[in-house]
Amino acid sequence: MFSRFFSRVGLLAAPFLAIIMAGCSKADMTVRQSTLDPKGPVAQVQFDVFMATVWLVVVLFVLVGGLLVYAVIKFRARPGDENEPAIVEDGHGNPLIEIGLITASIGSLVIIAIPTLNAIWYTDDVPAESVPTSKLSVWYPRVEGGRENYAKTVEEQVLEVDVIGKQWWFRFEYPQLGLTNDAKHSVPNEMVIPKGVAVRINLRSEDVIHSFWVPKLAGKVDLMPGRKNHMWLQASETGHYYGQCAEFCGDSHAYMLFRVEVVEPAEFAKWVQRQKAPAEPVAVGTKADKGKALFAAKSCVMCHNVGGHFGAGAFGPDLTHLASRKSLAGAWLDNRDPKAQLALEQKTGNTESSVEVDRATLKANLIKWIGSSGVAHGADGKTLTKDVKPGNRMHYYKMFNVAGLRETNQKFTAEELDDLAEYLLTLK
Ligand code: HEC
Ligand SMILES: [Cu+2]
Repeated sequence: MFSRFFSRVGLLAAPFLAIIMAGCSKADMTVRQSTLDPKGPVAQVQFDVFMATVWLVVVLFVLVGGLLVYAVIKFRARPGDENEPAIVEDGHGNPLIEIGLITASIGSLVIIAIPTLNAIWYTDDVPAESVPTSKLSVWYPRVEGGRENYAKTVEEQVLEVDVIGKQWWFRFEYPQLGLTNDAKHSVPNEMVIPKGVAVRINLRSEDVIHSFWVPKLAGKVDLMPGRKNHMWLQASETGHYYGQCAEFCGDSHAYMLFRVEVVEPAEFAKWVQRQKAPAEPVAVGTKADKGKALFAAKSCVMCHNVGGHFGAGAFGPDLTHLASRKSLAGAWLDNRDPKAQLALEQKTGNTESSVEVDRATLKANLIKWIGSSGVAHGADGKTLTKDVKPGNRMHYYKMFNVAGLRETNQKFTAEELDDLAEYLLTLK
């Protein structure tokens, strides 16, 4: 009878176990937004706290479960019991067991609390020892009066990034480097940081509560309206990391993603220079030139800055270097060739490896994105397209002097969409 019971339980449990184990392969642990694959000290510390808690819980589970199984077996009904049920005497407590259990519970809480508190202090702000003092400011040689002027203090070596949350995209600013929205040099969707450098992240919101989360690097801390929050992170390997807003913030919350591109320090210095450069001039008479004129005529200028071309807009993402970014619209649309990207990830076994921007994919994304405005037209000018991002502030927005494209009832022909896309593709 006993073995029959177990064979039944086994039959039931097998498929569940199989499902659970299927989630445990190495590839599944290292998916794009896995917290189980830390790639920096902050994520590592958070992972360690998690694992410490898991192991403690495993011990408790085995202890409690073991006692339960022991009791089930030891006091199980035996043949003949039906006629003569065993009467168990009521217990009235056992002080030794009770005090023991209370002590054990407090003990487990303390065991969890010590690494947790340690981690909270460690992740709160850049600890002085995490900054490599021997290589002063390798990531950014400041040039002053023709001489290289490296950071002198440990504090100066911390790279500050202001992260601004908006419905529904993130804007990144680097106040130490002059890359700010006020200076018309902000960076939407993709935060670029040098490898091995401690980055202090200042979290701000321009509307509602958002939350900043890059599972492989650190997370998550809220961006609160009217409040300054901060955190820090450091990446130990170069690559393309995936992040996401982790606090429900309205219609398009699920489409509010971002990326973190970790590069070698020398590469980072070059990137900073590129961000400050204005957009290339557009050759007269080309499709891109027509697109540029449309950009001014169709109210795009009202919300977007294109350094060197148009400088009025500050409400939407800065488009000066749009075509160099691997994603669009809160990183919801990916500008890389999906097949090539998948093949690369499978080859390297690493989701941080990334192919470059693919012109055709980017162009299709631009047409899809801009074309979903007004009474939405598809690229053929007829098919109604679905909202790429429900409620997004480009197509639906009515406030003061910024009205969304739907409110201004903008419609585009397939040719106009093509011209606009050709123009935007020049913004490298
Ligand atoms: C009402 C202000 C507004 C107007 C007008 C506007 N946009 Fe936008 N645009 C936005 C906002 C806000 C976003 C970010 C949307 C999101 O990701 O949720 C955006 C995103 C974009 C993006 C993606 C940028 C990126 O890096 O993610 C492109 C490209 C773009 N707009 C092009 C245009 C063009 C072309 C026009 C004119 C036909 C235009 N926009 C008109 C506000 C506007
Ligand atoms: Cu959000």
